[in-house]
Amino acid sequence: MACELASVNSALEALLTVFKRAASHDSDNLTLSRGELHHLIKTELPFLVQPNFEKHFESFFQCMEGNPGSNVDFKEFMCLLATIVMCRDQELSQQLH
Ligand SMILES: [Ca+2]
Ligand SMILES: [Ca+2]
Repeated sequence: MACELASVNSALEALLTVFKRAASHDSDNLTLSRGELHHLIKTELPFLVQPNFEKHFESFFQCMEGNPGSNVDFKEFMCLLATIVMCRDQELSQQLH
């Protein structure tokens, strides 16, 4: 159990490191701008880049940022990852049945 929690802790630290690195390409190190999120998805989450990715990216970004005119903070980024994990879990469950 302790070993599993250590793995979760390592995974969370890795996610925070990825977020901070991606968010630090402009003057605001605490949030992802459109360009930063676009780059992060293409480099770290390439399975999200479907054929219509570019066409739908703007509405995807607006949905993620929460308040119009804001950027994507760490909490909003984690909501995206939680959604991805839940979708993956559902996919795996359906494949097993
Ligand atoms: Ca930023
Ligand atoms: Ca926001």
